[in-house]
Amino acid sequence: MKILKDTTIAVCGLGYVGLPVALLFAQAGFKVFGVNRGKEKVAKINLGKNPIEGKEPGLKELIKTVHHQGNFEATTDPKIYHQADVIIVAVETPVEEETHEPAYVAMRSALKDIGQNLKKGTLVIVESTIAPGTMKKVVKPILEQESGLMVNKGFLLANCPERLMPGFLLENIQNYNRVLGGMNQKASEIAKKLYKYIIKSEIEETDCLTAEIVKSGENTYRDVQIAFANEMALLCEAMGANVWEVRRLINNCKKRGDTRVEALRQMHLPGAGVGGHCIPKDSWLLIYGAKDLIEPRLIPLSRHINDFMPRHTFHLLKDAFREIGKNLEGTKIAVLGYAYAGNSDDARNTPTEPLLKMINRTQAEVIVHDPFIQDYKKPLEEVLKGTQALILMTDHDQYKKIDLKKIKKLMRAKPIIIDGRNIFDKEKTRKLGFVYKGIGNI
Ligand code: SAJ
Repeated sequence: MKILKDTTIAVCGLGYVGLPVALLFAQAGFKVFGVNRGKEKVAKINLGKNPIEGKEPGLKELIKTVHHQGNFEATTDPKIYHQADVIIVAVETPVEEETHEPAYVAMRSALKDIGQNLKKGTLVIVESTIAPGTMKKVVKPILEQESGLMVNKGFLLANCPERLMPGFLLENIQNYNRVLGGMNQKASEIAKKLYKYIIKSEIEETDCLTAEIVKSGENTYRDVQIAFANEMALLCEAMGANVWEVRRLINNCKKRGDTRVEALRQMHLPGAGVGGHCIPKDSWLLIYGAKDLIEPRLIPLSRHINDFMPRHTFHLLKDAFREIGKNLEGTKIAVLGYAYAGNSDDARNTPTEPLLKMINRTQAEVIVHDPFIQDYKKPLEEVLKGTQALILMTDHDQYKKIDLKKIKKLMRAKPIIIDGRNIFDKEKTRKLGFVYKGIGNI
């Protein structure tokens, strides 16, 4: 199959990954179908409306442009796959809560739909983050079994992991280098030709296993880095130091005049927890690829340190209440930020959820605020009124503009601030009469 503009593309899954990808290929001139389970979302997209809230520069406009072009259609009908020359799979790949094993329900269902409607010669590309070995042990067998076609003969297969983050979806797709793992050379060549229509940066060809390890590994690297920062925060609290000053000085370890390299050290940000659609799960996907082969220690331990941070935030809250000689029961506590990252509406695996569970066990009244999430959009002043404590969980820009003098009047005497993202200045806050405890700076 030559990759020309008359190539029809189907994108399976119209979420944070699939929708921008589909729109960019449509903008490039391809006929594109987007297949998604939810009828409501499909209808909204077909009206040219953006289903993703939160700040996504350019997405709203791109949906409108493509809607007017008329070469993109969303549907719930998997039969459309039979019209596609290329099928891109962008469905979620969470891990089981207890076992941390991949929960491929959405992936298996998508592959079954695709296999049952697969046209001979189609190129299937998996963009979802998957455990190493999944292309060979899950994707290939399901597609072969459901279609009756053999990979490399009846259809082509590749893995091109997404490198996206909410808030920068369109920018990242076009400008981040991509790793492309082809099940054979022909799949790589065709996939590379296709992606060059929407990716301006490098596309590095490799094999499927390497591509799977790179993607889950790069996010594991970040998770381990964050765990180091979090453990440094706990150490600084214990020793009475300010981890933010420590981090600043570590990261400023530069040689005079040496502009060649980035700073020698890049200590990440300590915080109230690690959420999101990829970082909390990709370490487990990576480890799963080597299941029964090796028992990694650093990576699971990093996951446990990061998952401990919401509990540590709760401990700081209890310490603050002890300081003012009050119990949590019967008091009102405001939690600022439900999304897992600043200026996003994405709440997947949010660290705020475990924190709320712990507070709810104390019979304190808790009220959540988040400017990007429908259920929590109440005016901030209303949320803070009569509260004894506020816990800052997400670094939304709005919270950086909070007038502490003003909110002090809204809160009860001896108001408490637990700063999960180093938004406030400890000294200034304390001078205003708040009891302040920040992660790594108490
Ligand atoms: N977090 C910290 N400390 C840090 C960085 C993040 O506690 O130093 C927390 C955040 O608050 C959030 C979670 O970790 O709860 C994840 O944040 P993130 O910045 O890693 O954002 P994600 O989940 O969108 O991660 C994506 C990933 N990109 C891809 O998978 C392509 C990740 O590899 C990127 O490094 C990251 O975006 C990014 O650079 O923003």
